[in-house]
Amino acid sequence: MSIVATLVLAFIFAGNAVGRERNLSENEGARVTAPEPYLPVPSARQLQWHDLDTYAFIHYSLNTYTDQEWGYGNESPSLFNPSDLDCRQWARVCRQAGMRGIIFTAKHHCGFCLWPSRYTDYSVGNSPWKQGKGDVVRELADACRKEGLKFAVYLSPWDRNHPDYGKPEYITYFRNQLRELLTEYGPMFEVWFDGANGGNGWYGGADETRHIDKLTYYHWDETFDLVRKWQSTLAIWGDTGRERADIRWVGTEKGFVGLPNWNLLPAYGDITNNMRQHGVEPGREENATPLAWVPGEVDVSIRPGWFYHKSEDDKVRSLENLMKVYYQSVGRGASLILNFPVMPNGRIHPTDSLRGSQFGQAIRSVFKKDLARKATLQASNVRGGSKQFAPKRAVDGSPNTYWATDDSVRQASLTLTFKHPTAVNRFLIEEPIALGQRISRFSLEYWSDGQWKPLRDEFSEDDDSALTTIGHRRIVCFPTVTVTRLRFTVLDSKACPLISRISLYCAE
Ligand code: FUL
Repeated sequence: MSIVATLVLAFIFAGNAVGRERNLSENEGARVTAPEPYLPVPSARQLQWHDLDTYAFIHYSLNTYTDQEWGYGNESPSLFNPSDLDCRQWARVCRQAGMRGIIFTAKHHCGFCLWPSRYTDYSVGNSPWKQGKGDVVRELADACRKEGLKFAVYLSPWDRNHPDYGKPEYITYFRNQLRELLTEYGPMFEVWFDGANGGNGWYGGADETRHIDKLTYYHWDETFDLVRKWQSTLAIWGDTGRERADIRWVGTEKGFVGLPNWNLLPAYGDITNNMRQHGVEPGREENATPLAWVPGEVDVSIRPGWFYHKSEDDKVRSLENLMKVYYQSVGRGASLILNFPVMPNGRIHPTDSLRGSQFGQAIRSVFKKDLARKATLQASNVRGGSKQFAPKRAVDGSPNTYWATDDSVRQASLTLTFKHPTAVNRFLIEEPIALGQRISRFSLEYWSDGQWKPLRDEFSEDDDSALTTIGHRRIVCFPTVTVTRLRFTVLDSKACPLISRISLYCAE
């Protein structure tokens, strides 16, 4: 049995066990079965990845010393000589910013390796830093462990330094590097294969333009098999849109994913390009067949550039902007990678560090007190009338229990009633995605002056797309209202709707 099947069965069984042990079924004698998974469902490693929500990028390379974003591949390793490199500081900054892990640019497009790879001279091994005995990947992997963060690497497939780039020999080189990173630096949660591929570069002195076909040149299927062999639990990021990448790009690097945001994409072909050609953003397509589970990841930098530029010291994102990014990424069912660049001295700038910790603090304070726990819940339909699937399962604090309706239901509502008028402005909702993504449209209303009044998401471009998909998590932000009753209604769903969590908060 596959890991996915085991996981789904365990999930269904957990639901059934609750009902049996406590003998909670109101439907005397009738056995209420758990809903069937709605395919496709996430793999075990994708489920693990979904739970990370927010993690950091660290961009650091020779670009840091040349004030560039994309090195050409001819920059000298002698430029790399930080006076005060402190990976522990990076890890601390990221932890305080609420990040659960760090993805490090072990090799960016210029080809310079931040670890002393055995397969090239173009690395820290040939730099003056620590007389060529240093290893930034190692120091950061250790620092992450000490700060309780997960670790991952970005290994650019495009290499503007390597003489063989564009030839089959380069693929062997690339895989050798990948093996070093994935087998010698401990467990990783993700590997990032950037989508920028081919163009002009140094290429060992050839100094020319080289084009590759990004779908065929890298033989990704074989590389992915190797990744699985070396580390079976990490999630592969790839924007080639290949069937077997675990996570996808969301089509922009501006800090948001569009709505609706489906985790379901066509299983084959160059998804990103196909969708662009048809004017559809990845994640907005919902009806292609066959489908694969490929969730979106929002990557964005705390400054305009990915690498450090002194000229951007006064352009660090404001706290308000970071919160908006959070609501438009994590709050739309994607994950968020927030990039922190490293300065030439080897540290993260104090402004970025301060903004990061304000961001972490703000998130912790908004989501501290779940007001939905105080509400009583009523649903228009409960699966088999069973307490096992009662609406209160959405507010019991357990991710493994859920409110479910009967199989034939596609529209249903759930009302939260408060004993005392309660001020709220954030509505958080989750589907138990181990059983698939189902809901495609919903509404949110509160009771006032004898009628239901709609709540609108203040971070959505338009009302039509605002209250559509839910998936791993949807957070709806609205101006503060004091409510005694609040109603969530599923207007359309691909299968019977399931809700594992409903939370309400009041952000200051
Ligand atoms: C992009 C790269 O080209 C940028 O330099 C950066 O690394 C970003 C995260 O991905 O595609």
